[in-house]
Amino acid sequence: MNTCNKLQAVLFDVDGTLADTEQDGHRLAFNAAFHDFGLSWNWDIDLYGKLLQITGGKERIRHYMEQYAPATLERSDLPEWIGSLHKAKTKYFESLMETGHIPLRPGVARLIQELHQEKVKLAIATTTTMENVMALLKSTLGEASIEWFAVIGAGDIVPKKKPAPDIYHWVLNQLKLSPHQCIAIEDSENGLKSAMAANLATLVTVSGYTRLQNFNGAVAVLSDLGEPFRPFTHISGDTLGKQWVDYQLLNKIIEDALYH
Ligand code: XBP
Ligand code: MG
Repeated sequence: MNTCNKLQAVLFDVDGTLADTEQDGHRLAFNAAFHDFGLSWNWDIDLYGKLLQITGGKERIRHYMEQYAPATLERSDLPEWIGSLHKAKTKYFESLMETGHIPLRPGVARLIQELHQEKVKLAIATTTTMENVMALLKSTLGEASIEWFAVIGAGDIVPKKKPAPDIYHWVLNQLKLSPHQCIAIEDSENGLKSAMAANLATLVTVSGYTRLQNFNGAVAVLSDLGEPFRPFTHISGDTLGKQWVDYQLLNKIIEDALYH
């Protein structure tokens, strides 16, 4: 085996992977914006789980209107109206992040710090809006951490959101790296499909809304990244007997994806 091929970059998804932001972050922000716009819509926990099949907040709002409130579609300024409703939602999400009530998931801060020290490039490939990524990083790792990420691919930077591979292609292109030198970390079936379609070895840490989804093709499926004092629960895949995800494990995954 040629051991010169080292891990060059880790591409992180955001919502559900870095932090459990959907139920008590995005969902609440959507509902607050609906209230401001005089709408009686309320996305409860179960309904929001179904709506998460549609990635992207603006796309999710339009889908909801089509399925649950078709009469509201009849307006000539529909894209602009959805855009301003979504802007209001983003403001609420940023304020929620500023309160710091949504922490990073287990092992995320530790792994990001370790990869940064090992000089592995860090990147983000997400469907969510750029402002949301900034707000989450600032409130958890601190403002300086934004500089640790070589590339942040977010929201409408690509026309087709996950499960399309476009956001991963865009990030790889910016990094000037081949997918075989990188690993993606995702929490959802849509995210896994997107990363796999870009030929990336993908590790899945399941989240509240995604634990029952299909993760066929992932290199491993885990409860979370784990910590030395709080191991992950192994769901599937080879993790070399490790109990938390670290640089060494990710590096080995890359070697195996290349040579097996
Ligand atoms: C998750 C999403 C996003 C968020 C809402 O993306 O699908 O749409 O739910 O964010 P990922 P916006 O897991 O790729 O981070 O309202 O800003 O779209
Ligand atoms: Mg996700």
